[in-house]
Amino acid sequence: MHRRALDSLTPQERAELADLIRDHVTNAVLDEHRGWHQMHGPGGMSGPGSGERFFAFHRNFIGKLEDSLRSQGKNQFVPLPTWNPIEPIPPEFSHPERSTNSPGIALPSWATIAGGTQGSPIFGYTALDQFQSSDELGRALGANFHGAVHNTIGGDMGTFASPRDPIFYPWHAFLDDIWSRWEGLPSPGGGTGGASRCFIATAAYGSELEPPVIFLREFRDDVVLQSRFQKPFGKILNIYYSFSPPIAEQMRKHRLLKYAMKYSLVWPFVVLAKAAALVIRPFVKQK
Ligand SMILES: [Cu+2]
Repeated sequence: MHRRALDSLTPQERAELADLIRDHVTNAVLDEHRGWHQMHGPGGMSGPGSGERFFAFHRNFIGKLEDSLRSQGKNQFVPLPTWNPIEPIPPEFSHPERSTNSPGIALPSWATIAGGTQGSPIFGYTALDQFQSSDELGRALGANFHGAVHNTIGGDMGTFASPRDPIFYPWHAFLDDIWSRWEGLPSPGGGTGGASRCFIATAAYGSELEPPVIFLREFRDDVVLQSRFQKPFGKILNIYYSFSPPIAEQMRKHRLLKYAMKYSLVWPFVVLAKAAALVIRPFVKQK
């Protein structure tokens, strides 16, 4: 899904969209957003509200606005356009009590397909295709960029009531668009949408947001790839990435294969990994 930029709309269109957003944001909508963040935290570079779950919640949250726009026949605003924080906030999206309408924060080059010389926080990647999972990308964007924009604008944007400010939605559409671009990149095993690259586990559980899939991803990123077993394990992972996408594809088509793989392979592997995590932890480098 490719989103267009807010500044490709006419001022009249922007004014209409800003009003539609203001109408959409009821107390129930604010409560949903606040409640999620109170339970999961502000996002940032680690923790339950960061990374992939941060992306997924906000994509769904924007999706509800888009559903509402569609139901009002306002399809011209779907997918929701993006606002790039290097641009001043368009006057049609005005909101009282901001510290500034021009945060002037540039998208870091590591979050672009072209890349650049800047290294991302946490991982040191220099271009979008180097991120190995949605989770890594979300955590790197959450380490600074996401919060800096919220806090520099200030006012409601600096709080969990941020959707009260109509620029919230185009701003999160901009972050979502970075995720979409990453999802569209080819993965090493072929095909696109290497969202988690735990292909077989994702196919077995039906979603990359299922707890066992999240556990495996964290086990890979936070335990094994931080340990002295990093090199041999990296080689094994590359072999796995090369043969697993076609298997995952078949698992999505054939239910029996899906259940056979789930209980003969994935589930025992999760149990084994949980045990291994306890053994390997002492070998993990302290950061
Ligand atoms: Cu949020």
